[in-house]
Amino acid sequence: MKKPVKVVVTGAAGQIGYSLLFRIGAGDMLGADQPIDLVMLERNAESSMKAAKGVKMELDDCAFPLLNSVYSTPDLTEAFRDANIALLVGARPRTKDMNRSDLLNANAQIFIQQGRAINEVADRNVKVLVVGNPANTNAYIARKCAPDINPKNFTAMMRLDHNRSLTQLAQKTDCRVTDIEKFCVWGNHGNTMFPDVTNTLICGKQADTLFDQQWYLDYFVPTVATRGSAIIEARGHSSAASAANAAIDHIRDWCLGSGDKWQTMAVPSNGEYGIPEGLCFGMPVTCNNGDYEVVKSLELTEFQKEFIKKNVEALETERKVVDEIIANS
Ligand code: NAX
Repeated sequence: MKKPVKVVVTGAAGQIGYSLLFRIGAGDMLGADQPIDLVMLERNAESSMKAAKGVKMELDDCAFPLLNSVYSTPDLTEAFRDANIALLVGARPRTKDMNRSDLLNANAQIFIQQGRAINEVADRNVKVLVVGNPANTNAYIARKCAPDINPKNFTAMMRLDHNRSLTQLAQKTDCRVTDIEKFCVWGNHGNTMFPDVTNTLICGKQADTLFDQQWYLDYFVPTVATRGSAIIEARGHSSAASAANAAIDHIRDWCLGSGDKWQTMAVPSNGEYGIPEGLCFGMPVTCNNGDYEVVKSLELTEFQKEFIKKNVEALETERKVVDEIIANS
């Protein structure tokens, strides 16, 4: 029997949490032989803790063999102590009275505190995935507030954008998602994201020979970038099960490997491809031996550089705002 891995999920009583926790308990994230100590971190509010209690009751009722223990807490230190994996899902949603800067500020407070707690008490090799929006900038904040942890370990989720793209491409070309290689989404999990088919092969053929540029620019890119709103429009709620699935994919590949298959992870830039150091940026990665590596030595076209630049600008604008908030906190 393997030693249990401690997994913390924040926002555990929310929509995504409700899909995510049961998949984790079933072994979809870390494999069918990996026991888990699961911690549900929720806001210190009566309604949230009560809802988390209800979710825990349901997890208990699943009698998942891999769940070694489950508990919920609003206490950051207790939750993150010796944590091996942290999925930071809980965030402050945007309400009508908030502008973008209010949203950044409200979330900055959450991720500053969580970053600091992780720095204090988490396992030194903790792997962090930020899902709560604005995910890239929240991951940047948490990393900046955890200077004693390897910066590489703070990532943000762009796997949902990646997965959404795969299905759009597969449906357009009448292939399967598994027939698609070397695809990635660069940049920010926001409207500027760049789903890039420059190097993509579908059934061994160069992707851009299988559809025209007009479909790519006028349908594919906006469909992927605005998919979240389209789901809210159709379902009346934001993406939850697909977001949970993407989080599972992200962590599973990071921990268990993806071989030489490209995946998209938003990771702190080391200056690759002209992306300013430190920005948490969607890039193509491969995962092996419990680690990820950014795909190197790609020759970027002017077209790619232009799209990447838009994302750099979007994230640099947010970085300026949050650097000031962090400095004053
Ligand atoms: P919900 O509003 O259903 O749930 C959020 C939960 O987080 C609530 O239970 C709330 O009490 C809790 N929470 C808030 N502040 C907290 C704190 N400081 N500590 C612990 N818990 C806290 O949202 P849900 O639909 O689950 O979405 C969660 C986040 O994921 C949102 O920020 C959302 O925008 C983001 N998403 C990110 C995606 C991505 O691809 N990166 C896609 C899906 C989703 O939109």
